[in-house]
Amino acid sequence: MKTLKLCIALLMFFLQGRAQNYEEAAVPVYTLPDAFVGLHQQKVSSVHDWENFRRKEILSLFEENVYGKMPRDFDSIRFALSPEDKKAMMGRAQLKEVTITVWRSGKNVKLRLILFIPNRRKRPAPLFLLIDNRGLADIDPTRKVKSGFWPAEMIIDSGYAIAAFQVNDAAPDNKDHYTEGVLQLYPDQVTAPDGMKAIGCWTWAAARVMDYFETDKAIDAYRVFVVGHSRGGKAALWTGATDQRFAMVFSNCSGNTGAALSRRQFGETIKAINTRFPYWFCDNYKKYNDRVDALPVDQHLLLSLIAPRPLYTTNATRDLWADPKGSFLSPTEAEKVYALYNKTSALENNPPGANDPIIRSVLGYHLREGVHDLTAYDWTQFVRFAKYHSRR
Ligand code: GTR
Repeated sequence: MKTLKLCIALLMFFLQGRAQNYEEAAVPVYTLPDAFVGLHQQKVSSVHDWENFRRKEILSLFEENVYGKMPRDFDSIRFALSPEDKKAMMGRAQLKEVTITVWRSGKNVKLRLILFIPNRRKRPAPLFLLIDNRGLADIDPTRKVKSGFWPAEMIIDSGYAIAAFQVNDAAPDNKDHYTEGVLQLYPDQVTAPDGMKAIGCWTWAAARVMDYFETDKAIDAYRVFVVGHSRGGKAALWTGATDQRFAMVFSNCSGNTGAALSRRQFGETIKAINTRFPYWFCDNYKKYNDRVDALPVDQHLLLSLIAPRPLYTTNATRDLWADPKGSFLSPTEAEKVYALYNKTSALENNPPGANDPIIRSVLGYHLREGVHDLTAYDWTQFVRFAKYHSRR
């Protein structure tokens, strides 16, 4: 029976060329691009070589081939605060709602930020920022709706500030409307083969939110942690890679073009993601739909760009589409870049069992029992990880 199932999976894999494979035995043999060997075979053996050469090279390879260019220029930025509620959450937190307006060449984009800061604090508060790829209800400022996707009360009670912005402000998550946000400021990017699309815009927005945090004295801007789930988790990783002001990165069930290794072609593939979501990544990425081996990067290198900052990734037992094994292998592959900085990771060769989080490690990880989601369980581990690494 097992052999029959495997044969059918292999047959589908080869006949359809769709590569939606769920059988470990059908994972092709692959060679990952080496973090320490440049495109022209230059070898890297020190932090200096990594930071001044290979890291930059990898970052531009991701821009050119995957996420698109990250524009850094704009004309002005303004932060407008609505009247604050100093006694939100029954007095436990202060609520700030900030409209961030960014101008470039006469066009502007508005990003709405929701922010709770714990009232019981002696110093500026460290903060978790969620890139919210779900509805506004999940980040309800009135707290009438309380969602495990953004358990604001629990985070406040743990001593952290918590914030969120909704991705649709930056780029509507829709193939016909994704240009109706940040891309209005950068019209050249829309037609460029390496122009950023929706996920690049969400990442750009996270950086503008960080610009705000740097002005807010109640926030410890040196301890701002970015969090994202699934497509938001892909954006969180890209944020950590492109903006080193973020002190930690939490990427939940991010799957393909997130933490999962693309060359494994397990679950969602580059072709599948580009077909269903042609407006997420740059057009050049589509060239690799049928030739993943030609891609000069794989996702372990994206994780490596976050070194030496602590990075936590997760999977769920029933989320095979996101390739739990491939998403565990990529942080283990990134370990050697962390090791350059003398940061040791406690990841083992094989993924841990369900609900057995690895916290005491610069590369943290857990496999949650259950389905594709971001839950209070996940956040509880994020807080443990943040606390552990803040003490160090
Ligand atoms: C899926 C997509 C994944 C993941 C997910 C999500 O449909 O194939 O890559 O991003 O959506 O965002 O929940």
